[in-house]
Amino acid sequence: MESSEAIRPEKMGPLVMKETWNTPGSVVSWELAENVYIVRGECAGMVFIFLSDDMFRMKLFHGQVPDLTTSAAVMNENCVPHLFPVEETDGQLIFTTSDIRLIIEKSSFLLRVENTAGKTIMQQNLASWNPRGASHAEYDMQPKSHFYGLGEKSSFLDKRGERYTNWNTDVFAPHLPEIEALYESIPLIIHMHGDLTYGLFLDNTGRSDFDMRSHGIAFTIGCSTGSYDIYFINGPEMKDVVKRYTTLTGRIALPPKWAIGYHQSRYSYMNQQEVLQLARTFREKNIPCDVIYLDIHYMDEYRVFTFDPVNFPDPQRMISELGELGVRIVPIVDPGVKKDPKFEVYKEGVLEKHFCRRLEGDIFFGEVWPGISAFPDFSDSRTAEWWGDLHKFYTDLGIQGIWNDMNEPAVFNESKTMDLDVMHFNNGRAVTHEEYHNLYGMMMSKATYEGLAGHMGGERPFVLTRAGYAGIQRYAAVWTGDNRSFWEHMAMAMPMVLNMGLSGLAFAGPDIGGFAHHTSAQLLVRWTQMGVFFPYCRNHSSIGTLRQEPWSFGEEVEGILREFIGLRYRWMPHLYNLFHEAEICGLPVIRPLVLEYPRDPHVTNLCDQFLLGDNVLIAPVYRPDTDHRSVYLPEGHWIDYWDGEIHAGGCHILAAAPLHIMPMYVQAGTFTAEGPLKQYALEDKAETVIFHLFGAEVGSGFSAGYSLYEDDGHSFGYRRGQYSELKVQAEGTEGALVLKWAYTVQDYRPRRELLQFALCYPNFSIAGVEGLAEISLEQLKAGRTGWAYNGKKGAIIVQINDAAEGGELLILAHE
Ligand code: MIG
Repeated sequence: MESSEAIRPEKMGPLVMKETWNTPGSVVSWELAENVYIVRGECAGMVFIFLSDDMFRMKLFHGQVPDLTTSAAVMNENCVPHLFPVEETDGQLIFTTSDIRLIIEKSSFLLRVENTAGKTIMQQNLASWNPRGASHAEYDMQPKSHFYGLGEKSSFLDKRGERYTNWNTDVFAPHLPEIEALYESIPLIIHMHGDLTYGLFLDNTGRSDFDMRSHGIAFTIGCSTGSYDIYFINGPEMKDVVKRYTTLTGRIALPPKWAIGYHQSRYSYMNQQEVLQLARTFREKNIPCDVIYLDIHYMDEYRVFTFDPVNFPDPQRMISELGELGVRIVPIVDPGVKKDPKFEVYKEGVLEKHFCRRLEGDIFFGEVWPGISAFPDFSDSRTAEWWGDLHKFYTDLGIQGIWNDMNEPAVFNESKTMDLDVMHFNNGRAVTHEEYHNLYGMMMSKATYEGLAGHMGGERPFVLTRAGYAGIQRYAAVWTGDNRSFWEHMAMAMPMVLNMGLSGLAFAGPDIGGFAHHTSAQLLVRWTQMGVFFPYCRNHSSIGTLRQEPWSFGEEVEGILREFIGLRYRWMPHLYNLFHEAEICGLPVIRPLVLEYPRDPHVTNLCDQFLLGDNVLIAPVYRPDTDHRSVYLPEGHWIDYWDGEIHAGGCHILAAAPLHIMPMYVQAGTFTAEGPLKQYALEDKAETVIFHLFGAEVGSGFSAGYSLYEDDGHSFGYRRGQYSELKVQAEGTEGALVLKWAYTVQDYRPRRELLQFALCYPNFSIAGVEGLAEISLEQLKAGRTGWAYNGKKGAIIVQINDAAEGGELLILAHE
C-alpha cells in the first residue's frame, strides 16, 4: 500500500505550469464611497481617486474593500479626493474634469485619458496580476514617445529603449548603462509624445520594473509584490508634470546656504590634525569651501554616534577651530549598529526593541563596517524618534549636517541587503522587507532630518543620503554613489542628475572628480567646472586613490579650480534663487533642455549640456585633450559668457574650450544675479548684488525681468515671512533703457548698502545714465554711486544706493 508520499511534488519531475496572469475582467458595477470611485470587475476592482483636475490615483484591489493607505512618499495633506461628474453609457464609464476625461471601457477595463480636444494622452491596456502577487500593466507607446524621470539611473536622458528595476542597491561597480538598479528608486516615468506629456507614479516600495524596451508598441510597469497603485499626472507640458508630481511627493526644503557651497570629502580624512590642516589650506589658498566630511574613520571602530578617541580625541575643539575658519563638519552615519553589548546605542536598541526583527522575534544581524550589526526599524515612529534624538550627540557639538550612507540598506552578503522576510513594524501595519525595501533609506533620512531639526533651535539641517524613495527630496540631498574617475562617468552624471531633477530630486550631484579609481588633472578640472553648476557640489574620493583636493595637481590646475569654485560663490544669489524656486514650485535647479524647449526635436535626448534655471546654458567638456566642442543653442539669442559673442540659436556651434574655459551662454535679454566672492557661503560681507543683464536693447519690444529671493540663509525664519523679494525690470524705450527695481517683500533686510546693474554686452552704445555721474572702476569699488565702464564684461556698471522704496534709472543710448 502506498501513502500519499507516492505523489510528493518533487517525485513528479519538473512540472511545466503556465503562469496565469489574471485581469479584472469586465466592469460589473461602480459606486461612490467617500469621494472614492470604486469600479468592480468580474475578478478584481479598481479604485479611482481624483486629486485635482489633472491628477488621479488608480489602484487595483481584490475583495470587497480597497485599502487606501499610501506609502510615506505621498503627502496626504495634498491629496483631498475631489468629485467630478461621471457619465455611464452602455459601453463606457466617463469621468470628466476641466482638463481631462478618463474613459473606462466596460467590456475590457481598458483605460484611456483624453484631453478636452479628444486626443489620447494615456492608454492603459491591461492591468493584471499573477498568483505570486506580482502585478503589471501595459501602456500605449507612440513612434514619437520619449521617456524621462525614474530618478537615479544610468544611460542617457531619454529612457526609450531601456528597462530599469527599482530596488535600492549598493553598486560599488560598475555603473554601466546596463545596470538596472542603483541606490535610489523613484518609480516615476514621464512620457512625452508629440505635444502631450504625462507622468505615471507607481507608489510601491518593493521591487518594480519599467520596461520601455521589450514590447514595441507598449511599455510596461510592473511590481513583484505589494499593490498596483498608480498616480496619473497630467501635463500637457513636462513642467506641469514635475510641478504636480512634487505636490504629490513634496519638494525640497530650502537648504541652508552653506549646504550649497563647495564641499570637500575623502574616504577618509583620518584624524583631527588632517581635518584642521585641510581647512587651513583652503583658507591659505583662498579656495572657497564650506564643508569637510568625516567618513567612517572618525568613529570608534565604526560605532555610530562616537568619535575615535585616538584620532579624534577632541571633536569639540576641532569643530570650534573649524568654526573660526568658517568650515563645518558633516559626519557619516550608517544604519548598521555594532553588535556589542557594551555599546550604549546597541544596548538601548535591543532593550527597547528598535532593531529590525523577524516575525518570530529574532533580531536580524548583518555584516557591515562595524562587523556584525543590527539595523534600526525606521518604519516605526518610536524608533525613528529614538534615532533622531541620538543626533543630539552631534548637534551638541555644533554639527548641523549628517551624511547617510549604506542605507539601501547595504549588507555584506549575497543579496547585498537585508533578508526579505525581515519585518518592518510600521506603526502596527507590519510588512516584510521585500515589500518595504526601497523605503528604508528614506525613513532613515527622515528620522535624521527631524532629529536634527528638533535639536537645532530653528536652524535648517542638512542631510545627504545615498538611498531613497520618491519623496526623499523633502528630507535630504542625494549624491549618486560610487562612481569612478572615468570621463564616461562624468558624462553620465549629466543625464542622471537631470532625470533626478525631473523626478523631484532638485538637490543632487555626483562625487566630483570621481570616487573610485584615480582621477587626473584634466578630469578634475573638467568635472569641477561642470560640478560647480550642479545643485550639490562635493569633491569626494575613495581610499587608495590619487588625492583630488583642488591643489593636488599643481598650480595651473589649482588656479582654474579656484576660479570655478569662486564662480559658484559669486553666483550664489542666483543659485539660491533657483533653490527657492525648487522649494516653491518643484522645478529643478539644473534642467535638461527638453524641459524648457519641449517642441525642439534636437533636444529630446540632449544630455551633454544643460540649463541652469531657464536661461543659462552650460556645456561641459567631458573628453580628455579636447579644446573644442559642439554646443546646441536652442531658439533665441545666446551670449557667450566669456567673450560676449552673440549667437543666433536653433543651431549647433563649435565652442572653443581651452582647459580654463567651460563653454557657457546666457540667453540674450535675461538676468542673472551675482554677489561678492566669499570663502564660505555665510561669510559676513556686504551683500552687494549685481544684476547682470545680458544683451540689452533699446527700443520698444525689449523687456526683461528678474526676481531675487533673499533670507538669512540659515534659519527657518523665512517660513514665518522673514525674507525679501527684490524685483527688477528692464524696458526698452525710444533711445533708452529703463531699469526699475522694487522690493515686493522686505521682511528680511540683507546687510547691504549698494546695488549694481551690469549691462553685459548690450546691443547699443551707452551715452550715460540720467542723474548719475560717470566714475572710475576704482571709485565704484570703493563704494561711490555712479556709473562706470567695465571693459571686460559689459559696457557699463551702474551703482546705486539700495533704498527700501526702490527706484528707476534711465540708461541713455548714443544715436
Ligand atoms: O564604499 O564610507 O558611497 O561615498 O566614502 C564603502 C565609505 C562605503 C560608500 C559611499 C562612499 C563612502 C564609503 N561608503
